[in-house]
Amino acid sequence: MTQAPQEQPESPTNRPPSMHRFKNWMRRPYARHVMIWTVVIGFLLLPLCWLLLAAMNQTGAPASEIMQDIETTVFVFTLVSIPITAFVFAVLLYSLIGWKRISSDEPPMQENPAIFTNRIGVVLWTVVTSALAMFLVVWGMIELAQITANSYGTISANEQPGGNQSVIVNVTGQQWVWTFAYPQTDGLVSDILYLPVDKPVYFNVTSKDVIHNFWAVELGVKIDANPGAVTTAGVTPNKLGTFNIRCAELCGMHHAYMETEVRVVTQEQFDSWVREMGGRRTS
Ligand SMILES: [Cu+2]
Repeated sequence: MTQAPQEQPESPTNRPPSMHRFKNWMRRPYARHVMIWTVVIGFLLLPLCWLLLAAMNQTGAPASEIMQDIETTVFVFTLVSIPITAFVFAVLLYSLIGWKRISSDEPPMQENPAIFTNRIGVVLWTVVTSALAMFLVVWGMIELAQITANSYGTISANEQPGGNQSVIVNVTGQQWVWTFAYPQTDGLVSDILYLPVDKPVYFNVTSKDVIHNFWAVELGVKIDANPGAVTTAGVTPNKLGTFNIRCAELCGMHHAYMETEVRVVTQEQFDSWVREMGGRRTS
C-alpha cells in the first residue's frame, strides 16, 4: 500500500498559490463542518422571516400601505442577514462543540495548522458582506423614500393636494394619556382615535409635558410628540378594525400604560360618530 505523499506544513516561505491554498483549506474537516453547519443553521433560521411577520400581524397589521412597506423591509432584512448569522453561529458552535475534545492535558492538535492570510478567503468574505450591506443600504433608502411619500412627507396638511378632502387630527400626548382633537369639526375631542377607511389623515402631534412618541402600531405611524413643537405625519388606513396606539418614548412611571385604540370605520360610521359626539363637520 502506497502512502500519499505527505504535504509539507504550510509556512510563509513555502506557500502554494492562493487557489490551491483555498482548495486545501476547504478540504480540512473543520472548514467542511463549518460550511455544512452554515447551510443547516441557515435553513433552520429561514422560518424566522415568516414568524416575525406573523408576530407583527397578530393584531391585524398591516392596516396601511406604510405598514406593508415596513413588513416587506423586515422580511428582506431578516432574509439577507441569515447567511452571515448562520456562518457566525456555525463558527461559534464548532468552536464550542467541535473542539471540546482538546483538554488541558493534551498538546494542541497538529492537523489544524496555523491560519495564514488567504487572499481568496479575504476577498470572498469582504465582497459578500459588503454586497449584502450595500443592498440593505439601497433597499433602506428606497423604502424610506416610499414611506415618506406615503406619509405625505413634511408638507403640512393644508398644503397637501386634496388636503381639504382629508381628515386632520391634532394629537396631544401628556403623562399618560393621548387626546385627539378634530379641527374640521366643531371642537370634537376624543380619547379614542376614529378614522374613516381609505381616506388620507394628517396628524399634527405635540405634547403638554415631556417627550412622548405617538405610535399607531398597525398603521405604521410613529412620530415624536415634543412639548412646544408640532410634528406631522400622515397615513391612509386601508383596513377596517380596531388597532393599537401606544407611547413609544419612555416618558415616566406609567409610560407602559399610555395606550389607547384607533378604530378604522366606514365613512358613514365616522360621520355618525362625529354627530353622536356633538361635533359638526365644518369642512
Ligand atoms: Cu408617553
